This record gives sequence, C-alpha cells and structure tokens, in this order.
Amino acid sequence: MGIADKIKEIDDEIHRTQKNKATEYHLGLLKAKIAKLKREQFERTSSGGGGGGGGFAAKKSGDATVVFIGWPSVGKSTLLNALTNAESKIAAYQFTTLTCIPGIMEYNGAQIQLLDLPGILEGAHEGRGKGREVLSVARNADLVLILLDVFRPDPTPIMTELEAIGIRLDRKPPNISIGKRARGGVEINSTVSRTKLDERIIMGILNEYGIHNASVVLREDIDADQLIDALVKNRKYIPSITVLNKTDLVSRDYLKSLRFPFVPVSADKKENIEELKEQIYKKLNLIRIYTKPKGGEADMKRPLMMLSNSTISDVAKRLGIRKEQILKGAQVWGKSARFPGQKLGGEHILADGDVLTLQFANA
Ligand SMILES: Nc1nc2c(ncn2[C@@H]2O[C@H](COP(=O)(O)OP(=O)(O)OP(=O)(O)O)[C@@H](O)[C@H]2O)c(=O)[nH]1
Ligand SMILES: [Mg+2]
Repeated sequence: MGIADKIKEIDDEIHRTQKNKATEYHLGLLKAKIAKLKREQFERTSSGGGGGGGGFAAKKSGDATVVFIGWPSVGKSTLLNALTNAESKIAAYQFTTLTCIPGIMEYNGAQIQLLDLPGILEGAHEGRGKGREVLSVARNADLVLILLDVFRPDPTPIMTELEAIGIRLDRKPPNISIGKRARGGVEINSTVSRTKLDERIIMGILNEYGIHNASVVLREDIDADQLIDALVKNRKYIPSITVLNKTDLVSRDYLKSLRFPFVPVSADKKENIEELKEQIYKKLNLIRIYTKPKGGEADMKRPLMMLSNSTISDVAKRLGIRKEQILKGAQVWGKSARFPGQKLGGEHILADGDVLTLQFANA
C-alpha cells in the first residue's frame, strides 16, 4: 500500500470514529499517525523537501515577502500590477499566470516583495494542478495574502489547503518543550492548571514519534493537533490577510453581509489600494533598526526595515557579512537593551528603533 492509500485509510477511520471522551485516545494516535505519513509524503515530493517551491521558487528580495494565494481568475495578477510596477499578464480565462511573478511595493520606506502565483484548485495540497508547488512558495512567505473575489467569498477552503501543507495561519507555535533524554521514561509537567490532554494521550502520541524518554513541559493548554505540530517540526507559522477583490461588481450592503474579516478592493478600478498597502505594511510588523559605525554617528535617516523578532545575526546577514568576518555580537542602544550600549550576542532579539554597532572578530 502506498503512502496516499495509508493516509486515506486512516482518514476514513478518523471520520468513522465518534468524537467523545472514550475515543479521544484512539483519535489522538490516529492523528499522530496521519501527520507522520503526510510529512513523509511531503518530503518525498521534490518540491516539498526544501520548501523552495520547486519550479516556482523566486529569489527573496526586499525587506519582506508577501505571497498571493487564490483560486484562478480572482484578480491576483491585476492586484500585483496595481500595487507594484510589475506587469503580470491578465486575462479573462483561468490559469493565465503559469509561474511566480515578483513585484516590489514601496511603502513607508520599506521595500516589500509581492509574489503573484498561478491560481490553485481545491485539492491543491494533493498535487492537483501544480498546487503543491504553488503552496510550497507560501511556506517561505512572511505574510500570506489570501485573495478572494465576490463570486466565491469564502476564505475557509483556501485556508484548509494552506493548513494541509503545514502552514499555520495567524497562530503561534505551541508553547511546549520536549527534551529527549536517554532514560527515565516520559515525565510530564505543566505550568497551567488545566490541560485538555491527559498523560496517557501525550505518551501515546510521543510513542508514535518514537519518543520513549523525555521531559515534557506544557506552558499552555494545547490539544492533540498542537502536540503533533510540535513533534512534526516542519510547521510554518505565518500571518495572513484576506482581501476581497472585484467589489466594483457588488453593493455595500452585500459587503456588509459577509461574516469574515477582509480588506475590500477593486484591483481593476484601483479602489482601496492605498488602504490595502497600509494593511499589508501593518500586518508585517516591520521594525526599524539603525546602524552606527564604531565611534561614529548613527544614520537615523535610513533605517533597516527588519521583521519583528529579528536578531543581531539577522541584521549582520542582511548587511552581508564577509567570509573572513565572525560576528561577536553588537553594542545596542534602545528598547531591547538593559542599558545604553549593552554588549549582546548574535541571538539577541532586537526591538523597533534600536541602534547598534556590530562587532566582529577576524577569522
Ligand atoms: N470587475 C472586475 N474585474 C476584475 C478585477 N480585477 C481583475 N478583474 C478581471 O478578472 C479577470 C482575471 O484577472 P487576473 O488578474 O488575470 O486573475 P488571476 O487571479 O491572476 O488569474 P490566474 O492567473 O489565471 O489565476 C480579468 O478579466 C480581469 O480584468 C476587479 O477588481 N473588478
Ligand atoms: Mg494571474
């Protein structure tokens, strides 16, 4: 039996099984098994392995990368052209765009890379219509822009496709640590008073992943899916924004009747495009970092725009460390430093407005 068949078999069993306290353990194990198989399947397909997006890989450029995901003909290419000076082909038939088309949007001093992609179909995550390659590009994005049009205004099936390829939208990684050890069995501690998962389920799922000795600490009340996410490890936690296009074709009352958060636009009539730029910029949560040469003055006019949670090493990388240089850390002035000019290591996470002087040792 191939992997796909095994997945289907377990999936069917999950759907047949009633969900209640008595079946919770069994369901938890089935979910763990299926996640393991799906990961194996993902890694076997050449495009999925490196997460590089196979034939659609685009070189990252700019301060952050936003990927457009949507059904065919919703107006992805029209929107790219409205937001940037790119010229992606537009046509009234489906699958006009066949590769990844990049554009750069400048906003508030940031250079934001936007990637237009071919449309996806339901079942994309299983490979339908090059869907896996398209979705794989989204795995490397800093923000996923889900583009819908007024003819099919429901983000859920698109989100399901993204979930199926290991992307977790608008969520944080589960706050749990699993420290493997040589012996002593599985020891479970929790810093929260109530937990959805009992010890038996946690142990069962860990065993499914070949872990028989470990110290586990739960710092939040997670469910079985989250525990599996923590074990599978190749999950990508990416923010998203849902945009509804072709609003020129409907009334305001119609838009008000829709029950999910979205940014309305008409890419063709260039309506609400500035608002969308602002929303993309805000959602990316970029921070400004200033560099100061040793003994000199910081250039406060031209910040580096970095993703939040960037480290000193990330800044060094952005500035292009030369081969013969070894980063020692940096002197930091600003919100993330305990005192002005604190010396901190490469792993230190910076805050908006920080000024820093990188320190190198010569190799
Ligand atoms: N009325 C209206 N039509 C639009 C709008 N945006 C795009 N269109 C039309 O929708 C059709 C598809 O536009 P594209 O930009 O090619 O759509 P796409 O999502 O890139 O399509 P694929 O590359 O095939 O997936 C074209 O005929 C566009 O002119 C809009 O805001 N309003
Ligand atoms: Mg297109």
